[in-house]
Amino acid sequence: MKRTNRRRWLRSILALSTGLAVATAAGAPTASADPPPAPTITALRIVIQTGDDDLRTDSSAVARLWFVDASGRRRNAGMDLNGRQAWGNWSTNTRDMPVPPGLTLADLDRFEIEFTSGQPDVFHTGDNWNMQSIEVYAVLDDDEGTTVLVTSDAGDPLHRFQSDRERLWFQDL
Ligand SMILES: [Ca+2]
Repeated sequence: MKRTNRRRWLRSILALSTGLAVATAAGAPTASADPPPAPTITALRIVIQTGDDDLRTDSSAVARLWFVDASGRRRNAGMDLNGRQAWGNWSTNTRDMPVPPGLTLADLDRFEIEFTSGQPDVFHTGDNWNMQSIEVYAVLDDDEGTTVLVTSDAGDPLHRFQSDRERLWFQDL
């Protein structure tokens, strides 16, 4: 595209968006039709129940959130959930994961749990563990700290993480 053509094209886009704004304002039933801003999220509250195979000491479960940032780029933020501590069989484990400032529910794209098997020494075999259920809530930035369920799933097990395969579980949001 030549430079002049690109300018003309940009101008037409601007004219179009201005026209749309005017049309919306004219079509609105009242003068104060602006919707309230969407609440932002301060953290994700992650609740994971293990099944009849534990997450062993030295293994790690990492949560990763994929989201769309203010400039439209897909990015991710992650957190180690167990800090190399064991999650015993049939245990319920709750963690709050901070998220980048300004995120709203509409920005959330995908949520993952990634497992890395740890071995205290070379004589141990790799670790496996069963995730029986998961619930992920968005904690909203309001006075009540309202939580909204973002995703949940359960099974028997929902997912069996193994040292050498099936190391990732994810859900599109
Ligand atoms: Ca295990």
